[in-house]
Amino acid sequence: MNLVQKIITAHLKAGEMTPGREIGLAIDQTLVHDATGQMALLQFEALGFSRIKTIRSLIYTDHNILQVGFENADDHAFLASAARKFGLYYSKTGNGICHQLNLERFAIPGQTLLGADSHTTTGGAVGELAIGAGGLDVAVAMGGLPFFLPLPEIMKIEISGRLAPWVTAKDVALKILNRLSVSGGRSRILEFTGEGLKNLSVTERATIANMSIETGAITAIFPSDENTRDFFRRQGRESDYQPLAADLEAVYDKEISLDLTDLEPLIAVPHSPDNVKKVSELAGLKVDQIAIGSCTNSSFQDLMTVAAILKGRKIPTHLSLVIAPGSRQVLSELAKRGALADLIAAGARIMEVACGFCNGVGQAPKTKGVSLRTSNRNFPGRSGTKTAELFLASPQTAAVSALNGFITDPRTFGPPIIISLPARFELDDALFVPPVPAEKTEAIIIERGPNIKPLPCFDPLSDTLEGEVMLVLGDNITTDDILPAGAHILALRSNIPAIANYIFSNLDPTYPARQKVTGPGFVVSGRNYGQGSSREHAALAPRYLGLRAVLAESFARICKANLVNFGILPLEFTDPAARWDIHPGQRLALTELDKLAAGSTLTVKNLTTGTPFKVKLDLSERQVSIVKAGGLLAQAAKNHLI
Ligand code: MIC
Ligand code: SF4
Repeated sequence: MNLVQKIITAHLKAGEMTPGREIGLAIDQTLVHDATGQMALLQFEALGFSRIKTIRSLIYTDHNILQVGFENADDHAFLASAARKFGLYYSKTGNGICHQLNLERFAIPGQTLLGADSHTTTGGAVGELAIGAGGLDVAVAMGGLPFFLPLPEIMKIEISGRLAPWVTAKDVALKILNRLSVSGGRSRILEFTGEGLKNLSVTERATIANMSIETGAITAIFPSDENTRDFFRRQGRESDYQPLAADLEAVYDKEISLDLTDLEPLIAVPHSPDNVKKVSELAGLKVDQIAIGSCTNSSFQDLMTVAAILKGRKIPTHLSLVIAPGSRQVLSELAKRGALADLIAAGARIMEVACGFCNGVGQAPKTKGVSLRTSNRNFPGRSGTKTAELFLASPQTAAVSALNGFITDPRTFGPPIIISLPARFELDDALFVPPVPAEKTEAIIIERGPNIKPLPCFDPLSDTLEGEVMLVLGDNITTDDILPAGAHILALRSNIPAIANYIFSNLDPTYPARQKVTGPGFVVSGRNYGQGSSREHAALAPRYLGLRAVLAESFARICKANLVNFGILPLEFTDPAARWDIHPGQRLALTELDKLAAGSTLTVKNLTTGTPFKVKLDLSERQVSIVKAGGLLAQAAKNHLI
């Protein structure tokens, strides 16, 4: 067996190992944060659960940290009290980014982790099967029920060779994206093997696993080996280590190989992470802002390297350089070694230990500004500035470029910088508030400030559905397009009526107002609808406004599951050309929806042109019954679970 098959077999709760068929996995650990946790915890409560049933579940506060008003303070108070009530760990603001902290303190080889965040995949760096999902799926898993997904194909990525000086794990991630594109990983798990892995530390593997989601993959996984043991030893938790690898004769659905020796510094250019070029091709391009951090590249190794590059030098006056360490552990190690002082002396601004700039929470660039970042997504508007141009590259490229104020190939800097890791990282878990024992939770009241609005309820699907085409969109629509990032909108994650006013606002600001009054609505799109984040608000809030079906060529996995969970039909064109005959304002009708079944093909009638066309419902029976009920919460209510 390959490594993924071994972990799936050990966690299989439902279904069989038939490719494409749905399986149910037991989930050992879960994570949510302060952008997704509000809904997940409200849903956990609405599902009637009173105590988590996983080995460990955590709430992190890392996304929604800018106190722009009372809203996110309300959210944090809600999350902290819900953690106490239901038995979760609560990671206080200032502790760090969920994925960096999971890696440092909690990830365990061979365990399953379900996280309400797409970059949960980072845990794959230590042999954890770590998958991102919508908050409702995570709520169900917290209650001890399986997580369902179609049995993935396993793609082997055979690594050989060794990275040349100044070439980094980020360049590996970008090379993979360049080869697979933002949809080449769909329905797949990427499993890394090969003799070259001994040359990649856990930190480097984490960068690669993190960005695997950008290929549309379900996740990525590395074997747990001596490098993993070394990482755990330095984190003071060698007892969590166990060796894990694929069998020698393991079989895979697809195989590709990558020789690390051949790589050179790479950069993703606007506006997609798979739009990859060589850094040398862009050398000389003036940048306004450089932002170093995010769950992709904010480790001790990354930031110590940046500090070593900047030490004793000054950045040019036109440039804004911001640095956001990934965890409190990283920040205090930088401080202890004087690296923080070196960064400050060079002219860098030290940001809060959090996601921050990565999803537009502060540091929005100027109009048409050029921003070079070490994060993982450069979708339009992601930085908070619609017209900004975002480039993604390694911390090394970012730091050397910061010295010049223009994009620079880091190989021009000089001899390579070698960072030695502390024998034992500073271990201080004081900002993790541990769970309250079950017998002490009865008196705990969950705090609900005015920003915490009740969950909306949705009607079951009727037998016929007639409505208007509200938007016709292109390929690779991101969840940032559906629900934009940025501090002001993020503060409304627990308030569906308010956040709904921003749906599709970067693409068509008239959509929310139109959808509210039009009655049932349809959105038409191309390939890979809903790529990117796990935010279920990109399904829940449109459903609240009246969106009833998305007709697309194909869907990103998490988004499709979220649409189902909130009762929106994800319909796939059987003939992609049909999409070009549909225009905004036309009326469509679907009939005989009571007969829907897994794999049904439906005829949609375009009432405006009179032309029928066909779409497919590529769902399991379980999902069909959820959509018919009006979503998972409505189904649970119908079955008297709540
Ligand atoms: C992201 O990187 O886009 C986020 C913000 O972390 C999201 C989570 C969210 O928007 O709720 C993700 O990746 O899932
Ligand atoms: Fe946070 Fe950015 Fe990572 Fe998302 S991608 S978890 S916003 S740091």
